[in-house]
Amino acid sequence: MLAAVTCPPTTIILCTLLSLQKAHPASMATAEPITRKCLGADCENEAGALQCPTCLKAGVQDSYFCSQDCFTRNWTQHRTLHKKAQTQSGIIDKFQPDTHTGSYNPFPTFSFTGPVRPVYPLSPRRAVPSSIRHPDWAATGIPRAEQRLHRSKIDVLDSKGQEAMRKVCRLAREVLDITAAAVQPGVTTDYLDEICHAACIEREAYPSPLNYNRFPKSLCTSPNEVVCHGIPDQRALADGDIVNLDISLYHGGYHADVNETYYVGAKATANADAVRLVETTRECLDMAIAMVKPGTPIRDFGRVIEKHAKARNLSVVATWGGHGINTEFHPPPWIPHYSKNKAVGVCKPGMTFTIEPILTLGKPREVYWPDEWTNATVDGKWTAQFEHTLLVTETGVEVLTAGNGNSPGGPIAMPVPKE
Ligand SMILES: *[C@@H]1O[C@H](CO)[C@@H](O)[C@H](O)[C@H]1NC(C)=O
Ligand SMILES: *[C@@H]1O[C@H](CO)[C@@H](O)[C@H](O)[C@H]1NC(C)=O
Ligand SMILES: *[C@@H]1O[C@H](CO)[C@@H](O)[C@H](O)[C@H]1NC(C)=O
Ligand SMILES: CC(=O)N[C@H]1CO[C@H](CO)[C@@H](O)[C@@H]1O
Repeated sequence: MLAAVTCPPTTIILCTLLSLQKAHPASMATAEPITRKCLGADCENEAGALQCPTCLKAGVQDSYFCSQDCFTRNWTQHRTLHKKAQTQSGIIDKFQPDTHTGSYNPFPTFSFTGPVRPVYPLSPRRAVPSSIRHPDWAATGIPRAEQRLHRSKIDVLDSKGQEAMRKVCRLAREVLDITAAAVQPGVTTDYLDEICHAACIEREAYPSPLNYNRFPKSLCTSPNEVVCHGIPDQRALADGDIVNLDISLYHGGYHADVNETYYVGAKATANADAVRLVETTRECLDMAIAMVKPGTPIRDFGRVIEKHAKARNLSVVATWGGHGINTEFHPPPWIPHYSKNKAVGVCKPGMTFTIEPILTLGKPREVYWPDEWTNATVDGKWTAQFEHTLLVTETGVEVLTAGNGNSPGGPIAMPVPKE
């Protein structure tokens, strides 16, 4: 129903790009109708509005092609230009808005730790109809009720509360799956935000991140070295990226929280480091979930997660942990993902909380961007995260945000080494 543009497989890159430009008339309006020659060798045609996404990412603004066919046929020869452009200009690092697209890096003097850059302007704030119940921060930007919470009391939900959690978590899974289905090279994270927002509204749910401590968007998108809380912007996903989508919904007075890391394109699934990182993180979450039952101390999850991460030469980010979730977004308990932690509390039937390990290929430390949200790894190495909302039952656990057989993503095998 909310399917993105349907393109035959070979036309995906240019087609999504074209559709994205169409979807943002504001930025199109600034582009004057210039006639450009197609970059295809031996091609005499005039080019339309289709640009090579790899060039765009590298800050090269003049790579127009007349058609997908011409682009594909000239790919081998054209790609040699990418190396040249990258060594000349590095990445998009221009303060001056680009004359064709109007996009710019808002923090030109900041020392980014890896190649990912913010690509502004952000799209205008998306509206939520007043008929949908809003959390308190929707108007003020400040989660007042959450700040007033007693920090150690862990709620136990009655059957009515559990039913409400089941419902909002099912909706969150639907929204995650719809948004994740749109992940592909050439798609901007802002476009994913648009899809997520519309899917929330359609389900009469408020997208919890929107205006939470003034977060400007309905979804967090965290690619590559971005640890978490990335703001959806005009950066197009590239073949070879990994990206975490973090979806939270407020519906019927309860919150759901789920996030998952996805591979973007075939280059990502062929990258052994990326696959080791993403699949180990997925396994860490699964191993911790398997321990959830009445009586399990909350401090035990971290030991199992860190042991598995270390066995794969990965480190665990200690700054964030899982948290309770119910009528509030982030109530107690706090759930660390590292070993030898001193978290208090024991699982009891009716508790709802998240487990959400973050692993990295390098140092488990972050720096944050001047946008006051985006945390990136200190060494620019990649990072991945998986999160589920869980209900402790009488005998074990119910994964309230579980995927189904049709959910995008899911585990893949390690790529076979070439040599
Ligand atoms: C580039 O595309 C044009 C038009 O489709 C084709 O005639 C030409 O042979 C291609 N050149 C190369 C180097 O592939
Ligand atoms: C996943 O969700 C949790 C809980 O809201 C959050 O703390 C974490 O930062 C999210 N991960 C990413 C990558 O945004
Ligand atoms: C573990 O990862 C570190 C950091 O990426 C690397 O320097 C080291 O060689 C790796 N060790 C093994 C045994 O693979
Ligand atoms: C450790 C660290 O840098 N954490 C930061 C992540 O980003 C948020 C929002 O900018 C900061 O408040 C944290 O300090």
